[in-house]
Amino acid sequence: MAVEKEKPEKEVKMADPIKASIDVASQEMISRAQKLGVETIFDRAEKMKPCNIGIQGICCKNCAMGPCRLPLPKGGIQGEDERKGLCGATANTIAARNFIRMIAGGAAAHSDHGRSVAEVFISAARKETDAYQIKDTVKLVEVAKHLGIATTVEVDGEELDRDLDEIAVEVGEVALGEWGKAEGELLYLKRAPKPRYEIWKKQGVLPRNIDREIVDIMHRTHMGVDQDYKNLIKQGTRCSLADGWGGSMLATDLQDILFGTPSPLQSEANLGIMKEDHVNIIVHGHEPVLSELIVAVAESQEMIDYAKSIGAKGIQLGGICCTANEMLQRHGVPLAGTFLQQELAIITGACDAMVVDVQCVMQNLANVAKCFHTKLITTHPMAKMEQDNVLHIEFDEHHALEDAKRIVKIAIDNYKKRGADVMIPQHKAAQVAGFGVESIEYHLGGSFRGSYYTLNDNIINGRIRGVAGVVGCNNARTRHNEQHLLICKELIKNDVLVLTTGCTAIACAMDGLLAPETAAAAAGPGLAEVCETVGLPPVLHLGSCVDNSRILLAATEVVKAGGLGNDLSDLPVAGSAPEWMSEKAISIGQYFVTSGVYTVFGVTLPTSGAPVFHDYISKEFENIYGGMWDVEADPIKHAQLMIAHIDKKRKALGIDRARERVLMDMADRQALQG
Ligand code: NFS
Repeated sequence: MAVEKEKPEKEVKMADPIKASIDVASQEMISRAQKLGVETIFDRAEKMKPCNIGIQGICCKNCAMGPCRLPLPKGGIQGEDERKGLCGATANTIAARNFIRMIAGGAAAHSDHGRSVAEVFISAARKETDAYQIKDTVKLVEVAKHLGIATTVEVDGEELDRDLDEIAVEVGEVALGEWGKAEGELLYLKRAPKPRYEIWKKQGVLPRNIDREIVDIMHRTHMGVDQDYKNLIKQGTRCSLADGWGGSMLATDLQDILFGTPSPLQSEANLGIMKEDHVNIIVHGHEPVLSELIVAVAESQEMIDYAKSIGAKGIQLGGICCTANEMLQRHGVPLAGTFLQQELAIITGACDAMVVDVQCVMQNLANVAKCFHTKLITTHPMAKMEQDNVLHIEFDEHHALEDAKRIVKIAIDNYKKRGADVMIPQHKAAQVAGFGVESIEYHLGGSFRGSYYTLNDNIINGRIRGVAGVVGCNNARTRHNEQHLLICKELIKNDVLVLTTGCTAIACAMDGLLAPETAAAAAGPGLAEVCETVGLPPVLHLGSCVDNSRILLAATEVVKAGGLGNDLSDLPVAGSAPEWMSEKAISIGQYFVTSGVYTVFGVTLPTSGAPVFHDYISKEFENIYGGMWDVEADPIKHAQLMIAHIDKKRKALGIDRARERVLMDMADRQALQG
């Protein structure tokens, strides 16, 4: 009889908490998860490495003859690149197809979010629901003008203001039309500086409607259609513009009108915002339509009293991902954490309910929730989970208030079921968030003389070297939050004002970079001086990822204020996504770049296996759009690339010499305050 050899026990790879995250609260929770035997994304990242071919963008799986994998030959390409798929598709075609499919995915996610908001907006405007009302009528009138809707009416030769309810209905209808109108081009494109619009027109990339550009990509990248990488990425541009200057911008505007335009407020960030003696409810995802009501219900006396009646001291809300940013910027709801902290919030043992909607929600949440008492509640018809411990309460604007009440009540009832083993990491930081085009203007000049001139002046005189938009995700292939923070710190140290959104904004909040005191402690002398004078932090939180549209519009205001060129590509600005991972980030990168912004991605780009295509978007694009892609994983080099571009633009504008004066005298200070 054969003796069975004993197999050596397989070593289970686990993450090293210190190497996995720069954040102490997260380190503590990763260790706790490992002790409790609960697996997290950090451990999975150790167990599974990414596919080396896929990561380079050179695996085609668009038909069943493949997947065709086209690795770079050892020693690089010598002479002609002979790599081909079965149909003959080259590496450049494959990488371009994959790249623009990512853009389609990202634009679809942002824009469909915008569509959901537009639908709720119309219901509210038509008064079909009493859960929502129009909050910001000033912005309503402003947006109406951009959509070509009359805001006044002539009565007996007199020009009178039009009824706001009427305007609201029309805004909703015209906005919704942007997704599928049969003719014309997107209305918001004309909000860009004129020279930028003309570049898009000349290149033939003006989006027709939002949905069409996404469908176009899916058709064009089907087997055997578009085979020219330049033509493929041209459609990628058109689709990304339909996101940035279309779906995302409409999402931001309609949310501001419906829920209120954000203005700076104080709050806190990190898992330490959860409270042991409170009912903790975490909202997670992206669309704020239901979470808005959860906040209202959780703050109602009725629910607070109910929570007290079962022995809790109150209700603590917290947010993860961009729903968090939405609730923060309008209501001051503290941030519980970034994308990579969603499992960790449950591992505290103190999360009584996690309410998720769409995007960036990990499938493993249900497995983690199973190990604790947490009620995991899905709310979107598009995003369900199969596990039986997950509750689905589907959002509908017509009974949204009842849904919100039901959810909050479930969380309160669940508080009693908490196990004894609760561990909330005692780490959090203070922050000021809620900036936007309007509030930056106000901060810079006060309510009566708000304008971007002050910002432009300080860029021209060199106190502010330039402006950077640092945005995007966490990626489990890099140390959590480290790249975000090192890049932002390097930028502000060099007098670059940072505008941030998404998970970068959350990372900055957790580290205290969004506190005004940070200016004196970490910013260069010029930037610190300006920030301290006007009371701004050196890193400004502009909201969620759809709110990158705020960055586009803020940059447009800078162009309009004068003295820094005529187009977005003339400005001393740069973009960055240090720890990106989602398709949405690729769409954002593409519309930043084609709006004229030099944009650097961290981690890696799925173009490295197709050098000709990569060179086209990282070099040739500068000649076409004035902006181009770059990739740099080292955070300091990454920031220095951005600074070098900013300096290049300063030189072209003839304002490079102003920075030679670093020290400020009394006259300078007075000029700054005047
Ligand atoms: Ni943006 Fe916001 Fe975060 Fe990345 Fe996900 S939450 S939409 S995609 S992970 S920044």
